[in-house]
Amino acid sequence: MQIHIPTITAIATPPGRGGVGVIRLSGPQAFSIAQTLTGKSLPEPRMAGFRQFYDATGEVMDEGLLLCFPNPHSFTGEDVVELQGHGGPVIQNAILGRLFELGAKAAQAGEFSMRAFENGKLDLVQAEAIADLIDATSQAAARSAVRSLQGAFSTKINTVLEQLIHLRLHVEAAIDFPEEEIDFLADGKILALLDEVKRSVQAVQQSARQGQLLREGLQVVIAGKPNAGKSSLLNALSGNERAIVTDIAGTTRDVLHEKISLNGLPITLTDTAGLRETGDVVEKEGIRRAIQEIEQADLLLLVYDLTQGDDPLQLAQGYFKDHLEPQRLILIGNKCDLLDQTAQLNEYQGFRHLSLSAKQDIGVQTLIEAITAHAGFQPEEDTFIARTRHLDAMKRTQHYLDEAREQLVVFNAGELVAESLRLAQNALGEITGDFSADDLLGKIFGSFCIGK
Ligand SMILES: Nc1nc2c(ncn2[C@@H]2O[C@H](COP(=O)(O)OP(=O)(O)OP(=O)(O)O)[C@@H](O)[C@H]2O)c(=O)[nH]1
Ligand SMILES: [Mg+2]
Repeated sequence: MQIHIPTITAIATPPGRGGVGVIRLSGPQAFSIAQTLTGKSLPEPRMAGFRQFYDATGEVMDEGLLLCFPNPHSFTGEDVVELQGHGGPVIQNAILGRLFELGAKAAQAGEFSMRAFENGKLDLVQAEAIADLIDATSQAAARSAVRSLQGAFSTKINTVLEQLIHLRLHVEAAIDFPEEEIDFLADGKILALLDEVKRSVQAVQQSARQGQLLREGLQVVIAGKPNAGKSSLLNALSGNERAIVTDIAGTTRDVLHEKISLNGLPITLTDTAGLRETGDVVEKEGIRRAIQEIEQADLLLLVYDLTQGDDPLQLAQGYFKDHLEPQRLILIGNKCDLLDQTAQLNEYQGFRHLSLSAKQDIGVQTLIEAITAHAGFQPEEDTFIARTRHLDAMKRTQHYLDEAREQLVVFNAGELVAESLRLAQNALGEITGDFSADDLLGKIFGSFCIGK
């Protein structure tokens, strides 16, 4: 018995009004539904045909172009029809309603991409790259998403997977011929192969980290006492007067986010309410929110006023307590112009310290460089887009490879080496979807928009 696969449909163009609106149909009934909708035979594959779209009573709802893509040469790998009518919500929903009457089902978020994945048209990395390309907010991010879509990232992963499979074959052979096992495991060949795989994973990890930064950016939070110049610093870094600056302590009360790009690195810059004891209810809430932001930051900029004689580390200790890590914090002594100082980047008790003037734009460029250096951001020509999920899978791969190495070197335990390598391969295979649990797939495709 054949399993019934529903034919799905959705509006593929963004909501709203436009000259053209595209509705997509995919599945075994796509062609027959399109034929009934237009009352006419379908155009040749991949050729546009002009058609009227009729409702159930035979009245024309809209007219436009119709394209057919017979399986397997379509986006989803199934029979696909594209209806290019007019782009208005009322007319598009009317056509969609008619398609439902004719037996199509509403597509879930990401369902077209999911089918493309299931039919082997795309791997997971490529499906995610489509979402990233659509959501790209910079040229660099769009370019690297296209690179992932074209398979640059998948090829790297597949090359490592092949190395890993080759290694597993050697280990399995050693186990299958127990009389030779000891020699086989000990002759150094397997260890050399293992170390080679580790190096390859590391190299991909490094490029993927750049791709992830490009996609997800860095969360930078500015915090400090009232009037220290936090909002002035946000304005100086973003190059516009986004935040209100006054000499009244307690000017900023809400959390303010500004998306900027520093040397190509996307950054969400957050300005917060000055931290102090206060009876003011509004300010208190602002401070509570500020602390929330501080806890989630990738990088904290603690701003203090150089003329006030505060010890920045003491301030930081008071504010961040459990979150005081040198690698997450830069101490910023602001208003160096008032002391007639120039900008200076140095170290203060193991923490990076920079004196600058936000108002006079002294040392702001040094800060920008410190931030991009902090992120380790050095995009190369062949950077591809990557996600936290990918880095996570590579981290687990490395963990299992380390485990395998220990079992080999310390215990000479063939079976255990084999098991760790199997787990390493599964972890790495999750990236392209070679090996994926259903709930992972649901989570990935569910985050896509409808019609994709
Ligand atoms: N001379 C000098 N004044 C500065 C500098 N940076 C900020 N100021 C002044 O300090 C005052 C406070 O600046 P803001 O940027 O509003 O300070 P804030 O930390 O955001 O203050 P709150 O929002 O109240 O917490 C304003 O009068 C600014 O003009 C600087 O580098 N040099
Ligand atoms: Mg402010």
